[in-house]
Amino acid sequence: MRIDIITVSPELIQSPFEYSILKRAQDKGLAQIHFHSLRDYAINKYGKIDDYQFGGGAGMVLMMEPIDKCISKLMKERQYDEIIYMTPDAKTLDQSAANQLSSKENLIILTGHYKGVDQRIRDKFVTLELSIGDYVLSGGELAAAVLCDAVIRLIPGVLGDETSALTDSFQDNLLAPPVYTRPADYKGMKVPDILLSGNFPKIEEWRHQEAIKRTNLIRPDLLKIDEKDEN
Ligand code: 6GU
Repeated sequence: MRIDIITVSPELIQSPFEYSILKRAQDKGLAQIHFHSLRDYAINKYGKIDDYQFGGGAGMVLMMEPIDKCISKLMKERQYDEIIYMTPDAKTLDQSAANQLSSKENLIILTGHYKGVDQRIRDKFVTLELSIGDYVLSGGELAAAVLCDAVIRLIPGVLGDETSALTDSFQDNLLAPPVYTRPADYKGMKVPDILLSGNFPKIEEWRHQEAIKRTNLIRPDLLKIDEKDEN
């Protein structure tokens, strides 16, 4: 998978890609990440990329021309499966969207700043708009990093068996069950007996029940999604 990230602040988003699973995915050749600084497409030699909004109001808006030039150049080079715009005024990223995106070949991710981008960019180029939750960040860069992490770890071959995504929270609309490691007794705080029993079918059943309990308590809305799917 190739991901082209268009941003005002490449330096703000690069470091998550230099560590751990995102780095390993790139080292294995399973993901290629390219950063594009909007400043390189500025409309003048002073690096202008934004302007006041028509109709008045606080906050600068990213202009058409720099983004148009950057996206158009990329689109001449290859076919993109999705052109994604990260913005709080969009539907929320979830595991199902991450799953779908993980099978794509070429993605562009555009991150906003200030008041966002001129609406005409969204109308002309953007095929998918995503938020990462109901709160406002200073820019879309961190949200883009979150999206990339959620998607790249699902590309086949990125995770080894030991970190398989199949048992993650949300893969079945359930939160993950509790986990424990040694020692079995820490200052009198004991690990549930069932986990030490060696009875693996029973352990799986216990984990499933715990996942349901936890989901019911903390995120009952996820269980309702299941009901919706069945209808
Ligand atoms: Cl994608 N961008 C910004 N600026 N804030 C957000 C967001 C995105 N998702 C949640 N909050």
